[in-house]
Amino acid sequence: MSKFNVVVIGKLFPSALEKLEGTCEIKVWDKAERIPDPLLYDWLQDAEGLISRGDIQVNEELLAHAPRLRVIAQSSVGYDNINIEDCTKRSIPFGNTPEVLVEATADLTFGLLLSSARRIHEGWDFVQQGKWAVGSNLPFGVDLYGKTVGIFGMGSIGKAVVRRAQASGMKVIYHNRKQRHDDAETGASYVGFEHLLTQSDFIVVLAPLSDETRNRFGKAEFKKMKPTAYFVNAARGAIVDTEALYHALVNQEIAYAALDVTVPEPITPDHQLIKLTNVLITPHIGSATVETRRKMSELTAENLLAGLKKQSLPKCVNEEVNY
Ligand code: 8YV
Repeated sequence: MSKFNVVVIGKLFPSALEKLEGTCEIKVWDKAERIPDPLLYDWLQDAEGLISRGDIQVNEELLAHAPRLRVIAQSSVGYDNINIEDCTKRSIPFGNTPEVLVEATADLTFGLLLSSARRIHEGWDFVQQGKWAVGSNLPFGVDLYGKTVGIFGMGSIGKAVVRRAQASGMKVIYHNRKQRHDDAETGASYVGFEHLLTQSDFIVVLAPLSDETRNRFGKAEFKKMKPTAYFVNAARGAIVDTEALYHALVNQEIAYAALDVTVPEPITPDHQLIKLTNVLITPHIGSATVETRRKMSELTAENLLAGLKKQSLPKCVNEEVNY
């Protein structure tokens, strides 16, 4: 039997690659930089499956170069780089990796909140730089207990953050387009966007990036927040107007920002945000644990294989064209 032609952008775990080997002929681009378009288009000419990555824009322009494509999979829950409508028009199912990354991403999100509130990372710098040894004092952090955390974009990761916040004695409010049906179960209260901005001690962004959420946090929004507010973004950098955030931090309109996602990504050390002392930035590691990335990688391979065999993808975004 002839093998399926597959293009893989990014690194797969060996256990995921094993699932593909045997049935697939694989072309891999695993460098950090973006694959040049001419090479990608050339590879896609006879590809039946594509494993994409966040830096590849999958839209009609790309799909026009992939006449044999029957499935796309990606190792992420977010799919703002994929034009789902364009895939659906060509009856190509797209598979992502929700659920398996929930707890790891919630840990990192809450970790950012905790580390910035209690100055954990600054404390380590302080010790390393010998400031403790010469009797200096690290500025105090702030309590979590009794404070209000406001979640923008309450989905499964948000719910997992709620559990962590409640364990620390925090009150949780949230804002979504629509109120959820399980508030009684989670113990989080639905509020309007304005209320979230003005009443939260910690604002946590977990919404997907869409036309509606792009630049949702700008100058006006930061002005409405408490001057003591901590702003945490573990979703997508583009939900925030980076320039506005910078000015809000410099002008002390808010107290602190802890970000796992930025614009641009990667952010370089010469960026103005990095020079501030009231910022903590991690390099988009929300789901980056060995166990979680392995599960994501395996699920990506399973989604791809199912599509190649014209079988139902275990996790499909455009179910209407799932096999
Ligand atoms: C991804 C993410 O793992 O799942 C997402 O949407 O942002 C991350 O957890 C990362 O983009 C690498 O694919």
